[in-house]
Amino acid sequence: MPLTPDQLDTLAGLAIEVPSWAYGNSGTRFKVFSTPGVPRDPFEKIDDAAQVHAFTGLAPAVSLHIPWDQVDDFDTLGSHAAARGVRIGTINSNTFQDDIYKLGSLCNPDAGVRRAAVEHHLACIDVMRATGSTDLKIWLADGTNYPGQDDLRARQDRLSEGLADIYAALDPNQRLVLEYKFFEPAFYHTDVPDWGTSLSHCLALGERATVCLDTGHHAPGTNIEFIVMQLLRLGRLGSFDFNSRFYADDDLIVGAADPFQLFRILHEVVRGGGLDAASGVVFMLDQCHNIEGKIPGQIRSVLNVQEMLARVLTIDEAALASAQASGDVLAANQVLMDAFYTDVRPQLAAWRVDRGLPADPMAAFLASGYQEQIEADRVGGVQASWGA
Ligand code: AFD
Ligand code: MN
Repeated sequence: MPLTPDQLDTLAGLAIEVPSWAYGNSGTRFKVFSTPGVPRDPFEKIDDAAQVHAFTGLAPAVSLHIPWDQVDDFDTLGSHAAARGVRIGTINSNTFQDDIYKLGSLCNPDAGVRRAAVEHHLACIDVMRATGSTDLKIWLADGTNYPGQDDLRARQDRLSEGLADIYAALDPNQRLVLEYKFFEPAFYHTDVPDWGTSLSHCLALGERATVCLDTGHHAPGTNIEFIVMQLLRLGRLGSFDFNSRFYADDDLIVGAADPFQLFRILHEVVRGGGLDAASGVVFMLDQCHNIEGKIPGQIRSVLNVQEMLARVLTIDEAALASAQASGDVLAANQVLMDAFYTDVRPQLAAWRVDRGLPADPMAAFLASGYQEQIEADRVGGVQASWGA
């Protein structure tokens, strides 16, 4: 069933935040491969991110990572972004790479280290004020490597205190988004391992504390769409970090590993009102492109989200509700599968042209010469990397 004009209007509202770190070099603990043309500073990262939006119309915001994206003047960086048709989105803190955080940050047994971690987040809030960002995203690598290393409950109490200090510093228009991850880099336990822990801290903090759901942060086989439904039902889904995983937190192109899972997740987003502007749900990518082209990898990612969302919008919801109400198991499943198998690409291509965008954004970018130009221009300097 083709998309209706109303459904296309819904699709037109899709806005995806791309991560600044996706344009830098990244890799695994075995090797970080370099790529010609990689940005050397946040300004060049913004230039590359703006290409994704220019060719797809899907990526108007760029999330920053502090201190990776630290600059002397964030007003200048914000103006640079605006001049390229994008804006600064979420500010991601980083309390996982400074040596003082070896035993944790907000959960560290040392009060001085905990204070330093709070101060880092207060500095991130200053960056938010300078860039107009409204979301402070906190992912903590905090955890322990051995049983007995630390008091699990005391760590939760420390975490609660640190988060409260940070939350109290937020301006009324700002939110705290607390991201969970069931493992890594700590081996024995992680202090924010699951959506329940993140949610419990958010509920204790207040209504402007919400959960970030990174699709790569769950044990294999987890029903992620159930978590999406539940957090939307509770009004506490702040943002997604979309990516794909095969064996760990791989940060691969979203939809590449399991397009059907992305379809099911987006179905719960639509059913739960997550597409409505009032929902406040931010659709971020959190990806690293280790061996694939950086800008093409991001273009592929945002197109995957658009395509799966388009398929979701073709679901015959009336027929689905009727089959569900009557307990017709196979009919209900068939309604969903019919939508999932709907090839929306020809209609999306035509729709892009109607909106002044290239029918095939990937082909258009590859033919644009931009990549060749940055490889020729960006000689010297130090290529950006996630610094592991
Ligand atoms: C790492 C973490 C987490 C976080 C991201 C940006 O696993 O996903 O969102 O870095 O800080 O991927
Ligand atoms: Mn993430």
